[in-house]
Amino acid sequence: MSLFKKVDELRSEFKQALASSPALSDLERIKQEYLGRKGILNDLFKQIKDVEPARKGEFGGLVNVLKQEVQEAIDALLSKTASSTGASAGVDVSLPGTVYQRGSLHPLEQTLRDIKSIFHRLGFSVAEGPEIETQWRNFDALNFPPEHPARDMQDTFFLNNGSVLRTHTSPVQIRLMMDEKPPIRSIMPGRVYRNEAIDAGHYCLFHQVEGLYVDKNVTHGELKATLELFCREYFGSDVKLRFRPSFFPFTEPSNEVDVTCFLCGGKGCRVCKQTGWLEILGCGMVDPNVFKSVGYDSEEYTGYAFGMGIERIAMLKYGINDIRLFFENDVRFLKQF
Ligand code: 2NL
Repeated sequence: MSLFKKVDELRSEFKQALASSPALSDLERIKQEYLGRKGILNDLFKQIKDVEPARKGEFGGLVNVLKQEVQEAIDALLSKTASSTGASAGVDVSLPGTVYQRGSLHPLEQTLRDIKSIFHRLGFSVAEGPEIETQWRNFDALNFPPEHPARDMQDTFFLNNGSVLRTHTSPVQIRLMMDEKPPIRSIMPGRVYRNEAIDAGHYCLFHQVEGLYVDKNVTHGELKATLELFCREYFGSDVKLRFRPSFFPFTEPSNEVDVTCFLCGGKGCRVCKQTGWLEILGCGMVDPNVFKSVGYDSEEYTGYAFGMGIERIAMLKYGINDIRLFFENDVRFLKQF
C-alpha cells in the first residue's frame, strides 16, 4: 500500500474511533495514540524518508493536514465533554461526594414543636415569661395557701432576694391576665424548676406547656373536647381519654387525663404497667380565687387551664427511660432523633 493511501486510511480509522462518542478517558487514550510522541502521526512523519524525493513535500503537507484535523476534532470533543461534566473546573466528577454530618432537632424541641403546632391550629397563641418569679405570681396568685408544701425549701429553689425559680409556667398566665382582658387563648411553654432528688424519673429542671382559655361561658365540655382533639392529633386518632378527678389549688374542678396506651392499644404492656392507660396531663376550670387575684370578675368570666410535662410526653412517645438523657447532650443519644 502506498504511503499516500495510508494517510487516507488512517483518517477514516480516526473518524470511526470518534464516531462511537467515546468517554473522557477513551478520548485521552485516542489523543495519545494519534498525537503522542510515539503516536501514529509522528510515525507517519518518520516515514517521509521512504517517499520518492519529488513527492516528499506533498506527503509532508498531507500528514500535516491530517495532524491538524485530528488535533481539532479531539480538542473540540474534549472541551465539550469537559464543560458538560464539570471537569473544566478541575472537578473529578467520578470521585465520591463529601458526606456532611447534619444535626437534628433535640427530642424535646421536636415534641414542643408538634404540641405547639396542634394548639396553633386550634387558635392558641404562644406566651412566654421569665424563669425567675415572685412568690406572689408563682404561688399566692394561684391560690396556694400560705402553708402549702410546694412552697417548702425541699421543693422550690429560693433566691436570696426572696424570688423563686418558677415551679410551673402558670406565672406567665398570671402576667397575661393582668396585662390583657379576655378573651385569652394561649399556651405557655418553658423551663420550670423543682428542688427534687434526681433519678431516672425526676430532674431539677424540666419543660412544661400550660394552656389557658378565658372568656364568657367557657365550659368544662369545651375543655374535654379540646384536650380530646389534642390527644388524638398527637397520639393517634384511635386513643381514648379518661378524665379522673384530681386536685390543684388553681383549678376547681380538677382532672388528670389518661390516654389509652398508644404502644399496646390498651391491652397492657411494660410502659403502661399493665393498666392500659398513660397519664398525660392535668387540667381543670380556673378557680374563682385565681380570677380574683388578677382582677377578673369570676361572675362574668370562666376559663379552663391545663398543663403537661414535655419530658414525660417525649419519654412515652420515643420510649426514653431516663429523664437525665435530655440534659446530658450525649451525641450518641441525640443522633437517634
Ligand atoms: C400538670 C398540671 C396544670 C394548670 C396547670 C393553671 C394556670 C392558671 C390557672 C389555672 Cl393561671 N390553672 N394551670 C391547671 C391545671 C393543671 O398542670 O400536671 N402539669 C405538669
